[in-house]
This record gives sequence, C-alpha cells and structure tokens, in this order.
Amino acid sequence: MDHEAEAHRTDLMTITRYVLNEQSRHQESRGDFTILLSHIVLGCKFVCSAVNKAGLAKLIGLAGETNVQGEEQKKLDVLSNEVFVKALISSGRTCILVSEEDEEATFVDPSLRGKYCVVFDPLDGSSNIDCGVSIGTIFGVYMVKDKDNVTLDEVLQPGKNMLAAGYCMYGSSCTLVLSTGSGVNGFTLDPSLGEFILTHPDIKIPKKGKIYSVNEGNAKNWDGPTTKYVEKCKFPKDGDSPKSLRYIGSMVADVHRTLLYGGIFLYPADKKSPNGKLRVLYEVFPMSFLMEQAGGQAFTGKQRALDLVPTKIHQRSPIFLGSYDEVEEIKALYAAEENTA
Ligand code: AFP
Repeated sequence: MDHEAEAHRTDLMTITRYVLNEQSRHQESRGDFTILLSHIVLGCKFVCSAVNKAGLAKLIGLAGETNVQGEEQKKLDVLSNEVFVKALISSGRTCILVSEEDEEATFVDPSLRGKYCVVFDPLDGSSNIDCGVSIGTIFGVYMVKDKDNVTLDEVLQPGKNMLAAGYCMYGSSCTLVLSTGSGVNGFTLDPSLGEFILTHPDIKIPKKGKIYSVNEGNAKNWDGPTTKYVEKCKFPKDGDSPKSLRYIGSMVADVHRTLLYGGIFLYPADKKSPNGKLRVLYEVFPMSFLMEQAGGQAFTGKQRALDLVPTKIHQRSPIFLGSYDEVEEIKALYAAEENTA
C-alpha cells in the first residue's frame, strides 16, 4: 500500500481550507475575502448543478418561454446571473457588481456594502449550452478604497489592480481555477462531498505549446500579424512540426486547456470587429491575470493586457494569451509591423 498516496487522499485540501490558510499569513486579514469566495463558490455549485440538470429540468430554452406547467422558464444564463448577484450581495462583502448579463453596474445598498467589487460573466459560452459542451463562469475581484464613497471608476481600473481572478468550468468535471495573486490553483468539485478539492496545485503553463486556438472562420478579415502567426502555426519554416488547432468556442474551456497543456488562445481584432469580441472586465482581465500568474503572458496587440485601462464596463479588446514564448512571437510580429508602418 502506498501510505503517502493514502495520506494524501485522506487529507483533503478544500478551497475554503486553502483560502483560510492563505488568510492566516496576513495578520491584518479579517476573513472578508474568505467569506466573499465562499459565496462565489456557492454560485458555482448552484450553476454546476443547474447545468448538469438542464436537459432534465427543461431549463434550456428562451427566457420568457413557458414550460408545460405554464410556468415561465428562465434561460440558464439568466438564472445563473440571478444566483450570482444574490449570492454576492448577501455576502455583505461587495459594493459594485458588473455582470455580462446586466447593462448597468449594480451598486449594492449601503446597508449591505463591503469593500470588494466583483466583475463576472455568470455563464460564458452560452451558445454551447444546448449541445452539452463545456461552459463556465469567469470572475475578477477589485478592492475599493472607501466603500461609503464608491463610483464606477472603482471597476474601470487596469486588470493588474485585480486582487483575485478565477473561473469555474462546467465540463466533464466541475473545476474551479483561482489566483489570489500568488500563483494559480485548481480545485475539482467532489459531488459526493459537495466540496471543491485542490487537485491542481500551483499550475504553471508550459513555456512553449503545440496548440493554437482561434476562430479561423474570421481569417479573411484578420490583420497582418495575426495572419502571419497562424500561417506559421500551420506551415512552420524552421523545421518545427505544425501546431494542432483546437477551438471549442467557450473561452473558459479553451483557456483551461491552454493553461494545462500550453499553447495560445487568440481572439484578435478583425476588419468587422476592430476591438475583437471578448469583454475586457470579465473575460480578458481575469484570464490574463491567471495566465501571468501561471507564468504565461497576455497581450492585446498593442500592450500588456493587464495594463489596459477600460473606459466602459462592457468594453471589448483583442486578446492573445497563453505560453510565454508563443505570446512573445505575436508581440514580435506586431512590433515588426509597427516598424514598417
Ligand atoms: P457566447 O456566450 O455567445 O457563446 O460567446 C462565447 C464567447 O464570449 C467566448 O466564451 C468564446 O471564446 C467566444 O465568445 C467565441 O466566439 P466565436 O463564436 O465568435 O468564435
């Protein structure tokens, strides 16, 4: 019997235990972040369960449709948003919420206010729901200076000011990946315990990768550097093997694979969408934060993604993120183009 492995199996590091351990390293900490995170985790567990039951419970459908009982059905993304908004407000630790589902930011009632702002996409990849492909929740956390005097500027901050970021992927297993600014850790939901257990400690993205991930259907409208990079992935001139293409169309799933196996995920600008498609606050920033924390890079085509200062809550940006060396290549192609302009 492998006693060491056995000891490991019986000494479970849950996400709450992990964050409490982290908290104990900061004497000034009063446990507010642990409480906030436990509410985010609750939202993830609820959405995971709803996603798993979606077909059975007839949760899939258009918002506003009625089911056979004549009750109004809620589309999964609408339901997920409601669950997260309520969980975050009831934590008593938030003051501003920005959700992909809501046009305006939510300012929490002063009586329930705490010091954190949470930006999130409650159910990213929702066009994949109906065919059972992996989808996820993405979130980022900022801290305000004065919770009694908050303005929208508190969330219009560069991503490098985030305190924590993460995502939860609802796939063949439910995996929550989190960074509080000192590395990246992955936790998998054990459905029998109802607990997220540390299964991927200290994730580091491989420095180079053999996979590229992009919607090639947009290729005819790409700019020069993106076209050159993808051409090189397919027809390398330096004797390397061509890279494999993997594209799910769910950012959480594509980024999760990139984080674990290495490679690059790109959603570039194109002639039709000069700002790309993905949203800065709750897609680009949290994923860029995680990539950097895991040793990779994230670039917008112009600058380090985490240096971008958003001016609108639902702003979009092109994004190239993944293994350090792959993003380095993209940066060199953009720099070369600028020099010839
Ligand atoms: P949906 O939520 O509409 O499915 O969009 C998903 C997403 O925001 C992101 O998760 C994907 O990476 C990206 O869009 C896919 O976009 P394309 O369908 O244009 O490739």
